[in-house]
Amino acid sequence: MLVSNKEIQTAAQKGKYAVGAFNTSNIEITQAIIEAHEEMNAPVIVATSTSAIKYCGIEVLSSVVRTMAEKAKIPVSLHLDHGTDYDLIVGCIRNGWTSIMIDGSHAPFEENAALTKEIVKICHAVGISVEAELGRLGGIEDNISVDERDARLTDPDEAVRFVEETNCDTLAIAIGTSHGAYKFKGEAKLAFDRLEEIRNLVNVPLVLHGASSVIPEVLAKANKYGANLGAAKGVPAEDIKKAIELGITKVNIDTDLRLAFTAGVREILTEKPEVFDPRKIIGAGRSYIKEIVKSKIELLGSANKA
Ligand code: PGH
Ligand code: CA
Ligand code: ZN
Repeated sequence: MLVSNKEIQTAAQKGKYAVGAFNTSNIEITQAIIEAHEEMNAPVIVATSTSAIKYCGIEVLSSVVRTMAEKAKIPVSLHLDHGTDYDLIVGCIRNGWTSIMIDGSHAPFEENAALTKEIVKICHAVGISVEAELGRLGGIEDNISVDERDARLTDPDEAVRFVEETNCDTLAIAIGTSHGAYKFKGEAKLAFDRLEEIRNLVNVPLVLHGASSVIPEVLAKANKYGANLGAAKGVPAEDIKKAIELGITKVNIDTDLRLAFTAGVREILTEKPEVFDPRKIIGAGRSYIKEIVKSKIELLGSANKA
């Protein structure tokens, strides 16, 4: 059944677990995500980026996810990830998305708050929940000092003011993660003290972006079959667990599914060179994604919470 992020995350906050927001951009990834959650009786957030929507077409992606979600017995949210474009947000509202993220995090506080407030007003009028973002995630290109890094993390007092001013339903915060497969040059280091402070001051459910672990076995499998992903590094599973203990209720995962797909497809192409049926090739990627999604459900504690 289709529900909003607010519904899913409010239950997660009460139950002290987290729900995965897994990015999709095609039929097979969506099947892997939803089937894994059905089999483990877990609620799920299916996330779609702007580029995924452009890749599929908004109506097509909407029908794929909504058809599978409506058939499923578990709660499924169809969520716009990192929305920045007004027209696309309206398009998502018209095409049945149940949750919108407005990402004004690169703008100054007041600008971010004003934009978020406006999107919240529109979405609430039609029963859609809104995730906002305050603070900035790092990027692979960043070579910044400790002071600069600190300044990018979400400020706890600003978070309080931001939620009050915007009336957003959930809040994405920056505590040292980044998007992609190359998150840390040395050891992974998350600002758990920051998370704790924010959690103590803010009531709305909190979101962790850039939360892929770059699972060592998946990486090894991809590299074994010819990938070149040498220095890839993610957020260790124990750090995700700790972030959930400290109050994170939505954990965003895209990179780990991309890596699993790559490893699965590379394996079959190498091991079975006689195969040329796209269903067998893409299907191998789908199976491996499903296995990885199941391991995430275990990690997040969302099994049997549907
Ligand atoms: C994410 C995904 N999507 O919004 O935050 O992050 O690159 O770590 O999967 P990863
Ligand atoms: Ca952002
Ligand atoms: Zn993100």
